Amino acid sequence: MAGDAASKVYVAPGKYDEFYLFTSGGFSGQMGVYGLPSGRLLRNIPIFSQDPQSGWGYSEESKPMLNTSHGFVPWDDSHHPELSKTNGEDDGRWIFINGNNTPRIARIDLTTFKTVDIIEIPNAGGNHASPFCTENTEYVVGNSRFSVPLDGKDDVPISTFKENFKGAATFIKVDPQSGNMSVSFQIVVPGFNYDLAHAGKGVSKDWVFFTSYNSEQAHNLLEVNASQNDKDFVMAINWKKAEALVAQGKGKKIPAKYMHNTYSDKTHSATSTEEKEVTVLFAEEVPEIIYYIPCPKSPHGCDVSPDGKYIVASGKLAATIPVFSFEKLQKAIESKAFEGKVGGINVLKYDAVLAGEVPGTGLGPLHTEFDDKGFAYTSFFVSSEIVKWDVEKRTVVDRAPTYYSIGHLCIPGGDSKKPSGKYVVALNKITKDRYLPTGPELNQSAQLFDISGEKMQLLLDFPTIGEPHYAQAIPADKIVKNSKKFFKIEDNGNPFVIKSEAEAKVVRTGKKVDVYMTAIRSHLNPDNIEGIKMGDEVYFHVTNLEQDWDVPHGFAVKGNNNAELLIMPGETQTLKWVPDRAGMFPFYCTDFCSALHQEMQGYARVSPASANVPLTFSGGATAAEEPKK
Ligand code: K7E
Ligand code: CUA
Repeated sequence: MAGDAASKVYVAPGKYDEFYLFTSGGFSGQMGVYGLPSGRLLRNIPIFSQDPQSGWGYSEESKPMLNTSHGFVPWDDSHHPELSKTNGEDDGRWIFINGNNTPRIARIDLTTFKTVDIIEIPNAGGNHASPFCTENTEYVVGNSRFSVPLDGKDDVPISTFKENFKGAATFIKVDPQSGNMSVSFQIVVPGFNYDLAHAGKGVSKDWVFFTSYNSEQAHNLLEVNASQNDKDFVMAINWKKAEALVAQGKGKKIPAKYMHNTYSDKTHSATSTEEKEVTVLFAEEVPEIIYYIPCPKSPHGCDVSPDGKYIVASGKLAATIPVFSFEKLQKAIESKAFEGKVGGINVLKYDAVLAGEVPGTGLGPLHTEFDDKGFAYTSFFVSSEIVKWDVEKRTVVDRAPTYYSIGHLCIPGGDSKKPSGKYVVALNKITKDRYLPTGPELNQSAQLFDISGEKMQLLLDFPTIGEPHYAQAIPADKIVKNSKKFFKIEDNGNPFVIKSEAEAKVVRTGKKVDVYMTAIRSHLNPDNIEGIKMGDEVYFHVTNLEQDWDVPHGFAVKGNNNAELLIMPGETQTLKWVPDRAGMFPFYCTDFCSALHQEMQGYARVSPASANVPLTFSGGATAAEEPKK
């Protein structure tokens, strides 16, 4: 460690960081947001998993976001944050992330840091090669790490793997204005394990590249059985041509069942829609748009240089890094330099596409990012280091150890056309002795290196939430200027909103009791409710009337089999409560909002079903609406 490291990461109190860093939460299903260079944790964005802190997945409004064709799935495994791009540069509008387990892609709006769109992917298993986007975010992609038979045709013997199991290269269209996602088409490809992907850019912008392993098509003991072949494949797909084929009607519509969930900033509610069919192309029927490039031993990462000229795939069991040339790929396709066909797909000759191998790197290459000076940085899991190499010359120029066992790495803009040359962040799998021990489990860890000079310089360690697989970082000014401070109450279109305290009410409809409640410093209105009975379902619709930055109110009820609500200024959120006994139930604001926060509380009285306590609210003086017949 150099002596000036501390000053390089020091962001004085009250000052902003230069970059936002978005890390995947891995098995937390969420996304972490950190400042760089300080490593300060700014936020944890709830996405695929329920979050008791914010009520995400607990409030009635947000529950539909976690709907899938399997029902409510309140957890996932998120790996790859991907910033939306314009002209190949990160534009700061949205960030996407994949759900690996129950195949999904989410879109987060970076004006609110809220998940606003989650789409399920049909015909897929383990959506790992995802959600990398094309140069202008025309599409984000997905593909099966665990190939499976097509939906509805999947009750087959596992031993029929080679015949029945397929990958599904999925192209999710992103509306350029709203960002709304839709499954545009899928290409059914041989049943390998599609691991990672990146779209081309510049010269290669019409293409998407996917790494695959298990070209052996083993279905058990993959550790051994999927490492037999000397080479697996990088799959190159011309998405422009695929799109054109689909537009010409070459696709086939097949039945499918998948959910598309969107969240509205106007109603502050999610809507879940079931989709019933998907358009597919079969790889063997469109050999002119899809090719296999042989790649040494079980490749993992799949990365494209900023100019789009080179595709770097990292064979995790190989000792060299193969660098493929896009120009040679085009020539090889033109001259039909094929060595055979696999699953109806032409396999190009390795040497015909290879620009060169980078020798003397390390052990277990995983992922590569790029800087602005023509260098690539590859992570090596086994030898636990970052190796810096010259993209054109393909020679190693520097190496730095990581503590320990690095997975992905991140350079701000490092997968875009315009990387920053300032920092690289190592995302490490094993933390061991780096921090005070916290029992058997230690948080995963990131390490920040200065890469502005010739030699990488370690600056900082900081722990991360969940397991950060990939991360992306962006200059802060691209996001700060659009960051929303509160929701305008006059725009609130939630069906249960009330816009003034005078409108507060409690309404009984049969066994359903709707409480229209407001929260503003420092009281909840109504704060006394009587006449709730056993067997009732109570819905607290709480509107936060504040119109000021950073004044959320919380809401919780004793004994509720649920979480709290955390309601942003101008928002309405709903908490469901089914009382389990007659008695007195305090409720209160959970977020310390003012000097009289502790006074922000109330009581709900629950009586036996047979009682004839009238429904009243507030000080008990106001009669509630009569039951609707
Ligand atoms: Cu290498 Cu899921 Cu991208 Cu982990 S993945 S490291
Ligand atoms: Cu509102 Cu505390």
